Amino acid sequence: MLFTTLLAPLALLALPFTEAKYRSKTHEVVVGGAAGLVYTPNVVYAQPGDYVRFHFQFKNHTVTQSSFDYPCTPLKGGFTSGFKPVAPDAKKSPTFKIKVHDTNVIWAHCEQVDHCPSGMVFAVNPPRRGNTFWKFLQKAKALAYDDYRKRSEIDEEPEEVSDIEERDINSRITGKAVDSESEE
Ligand SMILES: [Cu+2]
Repeated sequence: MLFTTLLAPLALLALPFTEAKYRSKTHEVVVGGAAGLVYTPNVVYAQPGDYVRFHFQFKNHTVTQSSFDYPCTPLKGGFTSGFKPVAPDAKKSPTFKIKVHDTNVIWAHCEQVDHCPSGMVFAVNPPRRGNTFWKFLQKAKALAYDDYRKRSEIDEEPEEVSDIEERDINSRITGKAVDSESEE
């Protein structure tokens, strides 16, 4: 009995020590900048309690949580920095910080048009097998092709419309010419 009563306070004392053993770290990530449409680094391995701080460079980027299945689609209920417009000659870069709560993977992307499909994606603790960061990146890039196809399909319509307009204008001109000829 005496033993347990003595040990109990010791156990309580030991607890704060084990917690203090790990000092949370802040992982710094550059958004865009000289490296182009990328996060540098684009993968971070973080411990629970760590932070990831994003430093936004020139242009107008975001860092927005997504999912492995939909790399370039904001995750419902996920985080986003919102757009961070930065002038080319800006002296300061705006920052955005997220806290890593566990060892689960966090997928993220830039919401700016064309940035995600060109490879502007990011991950915290991505699996080293299975759904790897590389696969996530390939999925994002594959969307560029889909987007291109969609856009070229849309582009075809205005072309047709302008053809018709041109033909209309031509027939009107011809019509007028005929009219003026008959008037003379
Ligand atoms: Cu971007």
